[in-house]
Amino acid sequence: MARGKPEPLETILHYDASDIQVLEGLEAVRRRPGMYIGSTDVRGLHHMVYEVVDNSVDEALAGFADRITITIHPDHAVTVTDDGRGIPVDLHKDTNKSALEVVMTTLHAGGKFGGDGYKVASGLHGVGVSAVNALSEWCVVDVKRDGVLWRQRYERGIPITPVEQVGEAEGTGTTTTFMPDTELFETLDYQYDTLVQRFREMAFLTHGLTITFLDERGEGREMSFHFEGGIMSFVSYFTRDRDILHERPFYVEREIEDTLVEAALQWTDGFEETVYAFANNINTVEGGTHLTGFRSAITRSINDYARKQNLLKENDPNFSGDDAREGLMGVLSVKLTDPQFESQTKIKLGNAEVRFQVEGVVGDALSRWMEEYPRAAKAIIEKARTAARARAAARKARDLVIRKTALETTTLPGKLADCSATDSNEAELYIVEGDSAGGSAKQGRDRRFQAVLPLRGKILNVEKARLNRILNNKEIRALIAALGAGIGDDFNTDNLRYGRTIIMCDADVDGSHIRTLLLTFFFRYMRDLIEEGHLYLAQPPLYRISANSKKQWIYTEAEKDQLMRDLRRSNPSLQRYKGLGEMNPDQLWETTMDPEARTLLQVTVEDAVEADRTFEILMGSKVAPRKRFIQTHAKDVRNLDV
Ligand code: 0RA
Repeated sequence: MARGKPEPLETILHYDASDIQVLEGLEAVRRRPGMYIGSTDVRGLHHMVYEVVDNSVDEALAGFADRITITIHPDHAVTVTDDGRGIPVDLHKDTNKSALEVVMTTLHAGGKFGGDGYKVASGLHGVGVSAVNALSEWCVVDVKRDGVLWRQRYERGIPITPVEQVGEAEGTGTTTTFMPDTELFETLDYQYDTLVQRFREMAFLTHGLTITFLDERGEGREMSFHFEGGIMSFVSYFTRDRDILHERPFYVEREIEDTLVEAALQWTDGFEETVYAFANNINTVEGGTHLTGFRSAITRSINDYARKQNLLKENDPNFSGDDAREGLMGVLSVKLTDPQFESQTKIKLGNAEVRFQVEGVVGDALSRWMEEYPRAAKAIIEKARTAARARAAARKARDLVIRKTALETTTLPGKLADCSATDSNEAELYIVEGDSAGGSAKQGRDRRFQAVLPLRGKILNVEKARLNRILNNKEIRALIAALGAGIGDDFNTDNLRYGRTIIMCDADVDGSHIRTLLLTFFFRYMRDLIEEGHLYLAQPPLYRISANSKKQWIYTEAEKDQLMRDLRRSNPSLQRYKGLGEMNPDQLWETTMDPEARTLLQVTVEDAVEADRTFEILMGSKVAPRKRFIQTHAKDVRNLDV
């Protein structure tokens, strides 16, 4: 909306104080989109979709809708349809406006019209659909209620039609179509896979709900989710390629003092604990009170049962929480009326009462479940016992490393060519595959701020090994020492010696294998390095093309094909670079290390669920799923570990 320009009379019929408020509200959203949807890049774009879908999911949670369909149209407009009660259209007393118009144009109007039936508000961001409306070039809402089809249209959040009857309707429901404003968004390229994952998660979290996703762009794609078993299906989906200790997941659902607690658990023979905790369908990545209650319930039930069955002897210490949860895959979902999140972005639940509610519900049910399934209970306890032994051994090995490091204090690994910068923010560490490439990198680098650590051969396959074995591996120890920030629970990015850690591998199969190994290691044992954005992949060139006495570096297959076509008449010569070692130090600098010229890919853990699965499939001990994965993804194998 252009400021200072009066709106034509037709668009705003009764211009009064509430309209001024509305216009000011819309303007605030459009001036600072980031404050409402996080950003205007692809994440913010997805956020727009989630915000609208969340409203329909709320209607499903309240028990009034069981189908939601999301469509991305070829022109990049998005439609979200549900079969709920339909947003009310009746006139609002104070403003004399339709409730629909108020919901669509007033910030934070979301839950006001609900009354009792509309308890759970998942909109974490709570910005409501009015922010989506304000950030859309246009938006249309259709409501089916009482046999009538109602419609209102908006442009950049401003109503341009009244709420009017446009036809008759069967059934009830709400359909919202919006076109994100290209004046504000950097991109309209929704990522199919990201949306699919979120919709799958939403369907898991609301059992009985069917979510259909239609992507009408290009050749068109469609995906539909319906999980009768809710989060129990989520757990089975997650463990489907793993060796499990008991056939059926443990499951409980109970309402206690207005809080709905739902949990599903399954132990595998792996070493990781993977627990996803949700509060009102929001993935609380930083946990919170619900997760605390959940964890203590598990530790307590397992120790109680082991004592009662004499599986822990009088002199044995209790299992620690980590031992009790080794190999556990679990999903915890709580729904509560008044969720308190500790911060806007880092999502953590703060309601104190929830801790005891979850601990009670999960603890009681799990104890009863173990009585009922003693074989499962015994397998879990044996697993905890092995974990406790391994952890004791790991502690010894780690103490040894720490003591050694303490003794040697300043001794960095001999193979490390350090840089002279002392400010870690400026400093970079290149991890280079192989000694010969390492040599080129050492000569080619800018030694003021670039350090080089060559790694020989394939480092340990970390997925198969426990921490104690990993710590005994020479290459890994050099890496830990060079970074200087510890490992595992002790890892602390405050102590990092380099602001950037850059993995530089050959552009071939071995290189990609080593890259995956390194990423697995970082993902498992230095996850904050990834989450805080310190880890990068170098992009060495694949080819060099010479034509007309000019030479050019080429980094992708597509680029090569294009250039070879363009240069057809000039008799170009093409040289393939398979290994970093084939480049001399100057070339390595010019193509891959010079900050002015290089491309670095930042490694992100966009979705820990999927990343974890990929690592597991690639590196885990089960061979069959790994084969299947590699076969179906063989074409994009270069990208799979990013
Ligand atoms: C409040 C009250 C009622 C419906 C809704 C909200 C509602 C909102 C959305 C947003 C997307 N889909 C929706 N479906 C329903 C109905 C109150 C009543 O009928 O008594």
